Amino acid sequence: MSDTIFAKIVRREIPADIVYEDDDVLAFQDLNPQAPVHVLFIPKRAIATLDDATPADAALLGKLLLAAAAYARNEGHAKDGYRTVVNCNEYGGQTVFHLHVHLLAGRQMHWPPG
Ligand code: D5M
Repeated sequence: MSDTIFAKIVRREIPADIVYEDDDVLAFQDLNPQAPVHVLFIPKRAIATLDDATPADAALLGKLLLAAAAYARNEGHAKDGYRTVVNCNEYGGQTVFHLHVHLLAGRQMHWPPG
């Protein structure tokens, strides 16, 4: 279950356009971008879905969000704004079962999402 395509990216077994990395977090360009900026922030230690996260993962989840916010700020998207999304399971539209935060920026977002 944890050996998804994202785990392979963490292990550098398949290529990705990596834009940020620290001890716990990896971020790379989404292969199928839905906005001018679409970056995925993942924990290096795989958690399948948000539903699988536990209180022990609280700091890691916080690091993911803060890494996304810092990236958006550093790239100049904080003022106009951006969206972060975590899809969970089928109805949430999750397709890769290694928890990830989507960062979408560079265009007007709409609500409700599809
Ligand atoms: O989002 C999964 C996202 O992962 C989706 O936007 C496509 C993206 N994706 C899938 N494979 C790759 C690779 N190899 N590199 C970069 N991005 C990828 P979800 O929330 O699970 O629907």
